[in-house]
Amino acid sequence: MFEQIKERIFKELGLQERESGTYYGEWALIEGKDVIESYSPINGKLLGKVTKATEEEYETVVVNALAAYKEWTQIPAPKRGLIIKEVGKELEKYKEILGLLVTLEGGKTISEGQGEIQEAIDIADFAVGLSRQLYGVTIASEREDHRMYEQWLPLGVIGEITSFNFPVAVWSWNAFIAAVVGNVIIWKPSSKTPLCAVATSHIINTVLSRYNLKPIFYVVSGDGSFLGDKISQDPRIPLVSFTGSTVTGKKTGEHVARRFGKSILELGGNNAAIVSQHTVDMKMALKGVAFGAMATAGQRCTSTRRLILQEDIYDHFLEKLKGIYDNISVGNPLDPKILVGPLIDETAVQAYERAIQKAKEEGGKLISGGERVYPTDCEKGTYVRPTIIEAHKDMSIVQEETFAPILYVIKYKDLEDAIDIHNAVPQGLSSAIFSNNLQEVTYFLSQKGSDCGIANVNTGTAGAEIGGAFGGEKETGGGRESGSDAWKGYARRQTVTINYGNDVPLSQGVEFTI
Ligand code: UN1
Repeated sequence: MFEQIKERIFKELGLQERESGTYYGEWALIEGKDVIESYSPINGKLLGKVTKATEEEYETVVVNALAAYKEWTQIPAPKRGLIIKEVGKELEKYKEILGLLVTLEGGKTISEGQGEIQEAIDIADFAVGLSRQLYGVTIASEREDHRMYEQWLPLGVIGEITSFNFPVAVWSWNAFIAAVVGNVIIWKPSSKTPLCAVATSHIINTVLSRYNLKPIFYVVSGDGSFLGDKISQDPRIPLVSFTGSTVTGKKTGEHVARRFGKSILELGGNNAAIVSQHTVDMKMALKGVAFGAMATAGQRCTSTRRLILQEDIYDHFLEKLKGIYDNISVGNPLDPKILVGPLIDETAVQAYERAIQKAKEEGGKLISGGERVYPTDCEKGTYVRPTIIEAHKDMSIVQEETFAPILYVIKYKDLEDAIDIHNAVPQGLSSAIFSNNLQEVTYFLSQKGSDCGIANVNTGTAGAEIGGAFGGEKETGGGRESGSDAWKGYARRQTVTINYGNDVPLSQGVEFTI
């Protein structure tokens, strides 16, 4: 099954065993270059090799992107939107096959792989509408015959560093929005999913050439330590959007800040769901928690990592949840019945094992899972059983984001207690409460409640829609991407004052007579 699907993907997406990973208007030469090897987490097989950008190639990318910016930024925003509309249509044509590549290279289930491309198509639609709504406000001037307003102008060439877990969608959140605002994008994809980036770029670049436009979506592949540093330290790149770990994000943010660049950071999450005794429908809460904790094998920034459970329903709810975990299908994600696929690689399995070990040492009690599994048709894959651990809030491992399906369950008495536990971690991305009690829900949503960028009521922490601004507080980095007015992050605000009178009156009543 695997080989046939791989063959189909490579044929339909025009991929070769060895691909260029650098696009500077054309794909850089392959010969004599170092490569990233891309292995499928499904069975550990080599999928393909993608060349790394050299120093000179990086330079060509930036120079060409700067030239393209001059052209792109002069196109009226609604017309830029029409190009992104075509990009969205192109992605729609390739949705099934590109989604399958996400499954093969990233290990997502079929449904999630397809959802990933749908998310990119949705953001293209959103960006098209936005291209006619890049509004600024007008301001009443205190001076006679003066007019004031704000306008939002593009920044220039944007650097985008993405993670393996949403190898297409998160790139599109930034790239399509930045593009309608008038920017040009240089993408450094994760070295764990380089083929997804190459294939996506092949598809979308055909649109720009169809319109005889210079490319606006550039790609550089390679090690984060080299390319990530280059991008974050390059003064020609006024904004860097980074998705990934808090540790790397901190370094990136510092590099960018040192040169007064802007950054949009979407870093670690340590998301919790509170399940209250006032939850009327336990099945809803069970589904919300199970999906949040196990989808994408716990490798979403939004994955539910902590379940904060009220003491009156604790035993009953945990028993039901254990039942779901004990029976969940873990295995080859190419099988549409499978709900939990592999972790991305061996390092991720080690992190999973280490976290469980540490949790046990700190007094955690294993309720379900806790071990690596070797499904029959893919023994060399990196599969683990989703895991539940009874924990207490003071355990240090509970403070950490382990990118794996481990759910720590913590008991609470009253809501204040639950919120204390909820907010007592360094990260602040997504949060959820399951409750039908209005007072409780409103408290959770109040200033005293969840300290996260995203708050959900009776739905889980994972699976945000593109229409909302996505991002979080504290160590999550504070950035906002995707919907709402997150587009402003890709623009510079200019306050404009026009005097249409015959004098120069001064604000604040200041006199200056010459
Ligand atoms: C991420 O994990 O970086 O909300 C993004 C979600 C997805 C996006 C997650 N729509 O779970």
